[in-house]
Amino acid sequence: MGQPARAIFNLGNDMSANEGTEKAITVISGVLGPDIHIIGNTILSYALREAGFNVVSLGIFNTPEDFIRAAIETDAKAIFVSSLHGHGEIDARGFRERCEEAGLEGILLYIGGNLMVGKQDWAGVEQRFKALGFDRVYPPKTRPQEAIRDLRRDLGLVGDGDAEAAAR
Ligand code: B12
Repeated sequence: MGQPARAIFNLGNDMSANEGTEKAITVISGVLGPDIHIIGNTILSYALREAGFNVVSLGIFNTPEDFIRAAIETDAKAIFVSSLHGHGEIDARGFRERCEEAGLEGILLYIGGNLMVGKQDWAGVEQRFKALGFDRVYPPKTRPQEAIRDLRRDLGLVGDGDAEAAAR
């Protein structure tokens, strides 16, 4: 590739300056359900790695159990779920409960992509996925930096002001 992927995908500033603390932290990333859309999740995984996290990418066609198994095996602190095909609400049902049953009580669950079919009121969509137990729910076209900033905050790696600065 002629130019850095960071420039092509508009990943923003190089956040690897913060590498060190994050390196020890594993996050699981993948596409949930019978959903073939991998491009956004690939970019997300790349951005997380660039930010210094240890990323286990599961690819497409994952069940909640696939994410949970990987999280247990790697002692992951967060699961990043992509869902693009529009049926995320069905695929994600019971995800949080299965995490808890498997002993992953405190794990951070983030979901994003294109969560519902067509255009729907975002506040309503967010509320429905929060009710399913997701800590953070992202609308279509969210830039990875936004979620990385939230992750650093949620993990207590930085204060609010530091997280804003690191994501810029
Ligand atoms: C490319 C594409 C395809 C390709 C997929 C190639 C591949 N292997 O990835 C092909 C042609 C195969 C395809 C097939 C289908 N597609 Co399609 N596809 C698209 C399209 C045009 C672009 C998706 C894409 O790659 N975008 C580029 C990436 C970079 O953006 P992104 O995925 O949104 O991800 C970014 C953010 O959302 C974010 N993000 C993603 N995940 C997460 C997760 C977290 C936690 C966070 C924080 C952020 C985050 O990070 C990324 C970088 O910024 C979209 C329309 C669109 N413009 O979005 C339709 C679209 C997703 N497809 C759609 C449909 C319906 C289908 C099919 C069902 C069509 C059919 N009838 O066969 C099939 C799917 C079959 C299946 N089993 O999944 C619909 C989904 C319906 C909905 N949600 O409303 C869309 C929205 C088109 C539409 N307007 O109707 N598709």
